[in-house]
Amino acid sequence: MDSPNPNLRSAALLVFLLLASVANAADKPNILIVFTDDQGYGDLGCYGSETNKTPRLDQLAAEGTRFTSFYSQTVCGPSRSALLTGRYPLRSKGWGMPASEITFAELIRPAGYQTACIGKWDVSNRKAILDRMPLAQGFDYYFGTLGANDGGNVRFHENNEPAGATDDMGSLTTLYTDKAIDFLKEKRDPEKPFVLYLAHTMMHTIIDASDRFRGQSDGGLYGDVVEEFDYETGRLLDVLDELGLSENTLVIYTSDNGPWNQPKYTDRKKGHPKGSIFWGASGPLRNGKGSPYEGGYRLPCIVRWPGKVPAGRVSDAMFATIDFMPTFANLAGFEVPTDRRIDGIDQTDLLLGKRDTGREHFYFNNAGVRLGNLKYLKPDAYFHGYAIEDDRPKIEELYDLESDLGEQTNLAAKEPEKVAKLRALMKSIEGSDPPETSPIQIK
Ligand SMILES: [Ca+2]
Repeated sequence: MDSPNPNLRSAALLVFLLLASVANAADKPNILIVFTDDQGYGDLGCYGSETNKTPRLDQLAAEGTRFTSFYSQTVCGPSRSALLTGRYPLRSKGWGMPASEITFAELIRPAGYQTACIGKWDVSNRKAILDRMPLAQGFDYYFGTLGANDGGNVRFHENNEPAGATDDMGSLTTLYTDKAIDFLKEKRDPEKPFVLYLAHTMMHTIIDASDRFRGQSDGGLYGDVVEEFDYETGRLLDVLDELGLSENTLVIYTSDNGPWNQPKYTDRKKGHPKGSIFWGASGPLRNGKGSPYEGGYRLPCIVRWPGKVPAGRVSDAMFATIDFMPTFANLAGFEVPTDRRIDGIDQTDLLLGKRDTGREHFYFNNAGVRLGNLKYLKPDAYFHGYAIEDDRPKIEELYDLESDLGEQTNLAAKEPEKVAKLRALMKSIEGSDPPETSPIQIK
């Protein structure tokens, strides 16, 4: 028998490889990250708010898993660099994130994904520095604002080009949602799985809602903004349904940092109509944005993936934005960088309900560490200005978060051995980059 024509054999191999890659791509989930700004732990109905009505996020929680020990970071830029790189801000550098940092978008694209970022970027020092903007950091498409909206005005970029400006803060939640829907309907490559990272500007002050929502909630203007965000998130989820994408999309909803709820800040801030309640709620947690107490870092997080992530589950396992990159690596089939220290861990089994436990520890930037239920803060723990508690003595603090979620009873004087153990763990995490693949394990 004659051997097959080599050209035919190569063509057959090519077809086989193409089919294999299509089948493989079909197994990989789409990933939608909805990231709000300055929204607190206690701002949603499903996290205990009695003023804000959030039926769509409550429904998302019923359809997925709601995490109650989830950590972002305590301020905007550091939170974004941590999420994008899987590395604590002391390594990924927050607002000043260098071009040399490797984002999950850069890694997931060669694994076959199309990647889009819409909204607040905030890791290029709020400037148009091309090699630190989304297109150079792994995203195929970008629309949004490079910085915050503290002045009540934002300027947009589409990809690398300026794309207008607005001082209508009440239009932003709808605008970004429209852009996300436009990506799904018009720009998405149906042959590829996608990552859509949607980082809203709301509820970052200066807040506002559109005419349709302003004055409608029981929570003042802040409540109006939360309820508009809930509605718009629901509109986006409806489009996933409409396009037949919901079943194979991992939806992640969380916030970048705690609420700006400190009187030192709220009494001073201008630019809001009188008589409104502007500020988010930390619920049972101490302090808010900028603080290393739980109110600064611990945020709502809901994850939905129908038939994969258990529905209606509430998990108190420790989980954090830095874990997204290693988890995406597992789900999408790429390797995390080995030339630098990655602080996140693969949480796939936690998400899929195959394991109940999460992280062993979490580091609070230049402030302290949590190990199990114990949390340590050093005497000179860093607080951003508005979050400083003037009567806080400069001593070590130790809290048992299981019995004292509000961090009221300092156990440090009673538990010197535990303090020493957590202090050593903190220092090991703060070690130089890259000294080792993970912090030392302290039992
Ligand atoms: Ca923020």
